[in-house]
Amino acid sequence: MKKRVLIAGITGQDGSYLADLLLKKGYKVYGFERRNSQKNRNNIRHILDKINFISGDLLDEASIFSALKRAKPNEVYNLAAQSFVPESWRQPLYTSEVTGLGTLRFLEAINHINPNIKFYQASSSEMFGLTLPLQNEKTPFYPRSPYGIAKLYAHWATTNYRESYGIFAVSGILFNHESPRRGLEFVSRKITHTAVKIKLGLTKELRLGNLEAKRDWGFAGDYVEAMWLMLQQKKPRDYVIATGETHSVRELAEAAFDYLNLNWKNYVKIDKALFRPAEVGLLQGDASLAKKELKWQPKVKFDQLVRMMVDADLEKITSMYGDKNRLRK
Ligand code: NAP
Ligand code: G4F
Repeated sequence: MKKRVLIAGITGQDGSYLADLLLKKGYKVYGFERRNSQKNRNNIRHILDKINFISGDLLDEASIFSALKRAKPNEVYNLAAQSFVPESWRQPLYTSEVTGLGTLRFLEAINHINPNIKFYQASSSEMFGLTLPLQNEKTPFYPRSPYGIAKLYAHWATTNYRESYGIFAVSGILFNHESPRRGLEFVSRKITHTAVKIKLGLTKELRLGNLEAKRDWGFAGDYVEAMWLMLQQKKPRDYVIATGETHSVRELAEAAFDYLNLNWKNYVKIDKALFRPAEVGLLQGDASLAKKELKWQPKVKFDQLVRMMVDADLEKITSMYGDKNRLRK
């Protein structure tokens, strides 16, 4: 019989790649989405007819209960969240409700409806915050944003439901991962998208905040494989997923502009308003446990990732404006 999966956050970057993967593996895929997300299905446009949509919201417990009753999933992946860190200072309570308590609502519903459902929680390297690299499963947490705090709550709730009720509930502590499907507000995509617009003469500058922050950036397509592998193990446990390399925002900008034969220094302007009240300065993960137990390895390297994103933005923007000849040599 076909395995059934419920993906919360299916319209997001990771939800869309996970849906691609699980459809290929023969799963019956249910997508849990907010009613308003119907306008936001760009990432899954190519598989719309293969997904069974269920409307719901992490804020609404009843909608989670009825989604589980309808989908009868073997596996649930909770990828839904208010996931943009700066927004979490502007809306701390809302972020805690969605990103923190939303996870608890899923765990409660699973425990009441069918504790045999396997549950994946999208934990984040943002929880490590100030602690120094290399960060692994044993590294203490020190979150630096309301988002990080909400994720930490959700992380411990997942651990607690595993230990209290024996639910196969695991957290993947994923370091930053990007792709052409990344939201335009995140720094990687903001850089590749704006650099392409500059190249095409559609805009003149790129405003950024802290160029010195360092992140361990991987490719989202690689990371969703790790999520699936975690739910296929004999024993539930948490894993760090990362490339082990770290790069600054400055290096990312340099790589994207270089690829377009532009000098980033001529276009990047520092905007103090984009600095955060508290920053996570340095993330670099140690995914040895995942390598050993899940046999997981990232395939896409940093430079390849930047080029993939620039190429995709070139394709999207030129097809939107319909004139490749505007490309300055
Ligand atoms: P994303 O693109 O921002 O997607 C977030 C998804 O959550 C969207 O589908 C969004 O739907 C949905 N959502 C937001 N609020 C909701 C609510 N109240 N009820 C139901 N759905 C809601 O995020 P992502 O990059 O794919 O990341 C997936 C998950 O991994 C997130 O939990 C994120 O915090 C976490 N994470 C991401 C990274 C990373 O580097 N990408 C690293 C570590 C952890 P709408 O279309 O309705 O907005
Ligand atoms: O791309 P970012 O917004 O990602 P951030 O804050 O690391 O969060 C992402 O990764 C987390 C995993 O660690 C996820 F949990 C979370 O959901 C999200 O996917 O910013 C990266 C860095 C920051 O240090 C920021 O200060 O880039 C710096 N930055 C500099 N200028 C900027 C900008 N970030 C954004 N978004 N926009 C800028 O103009």
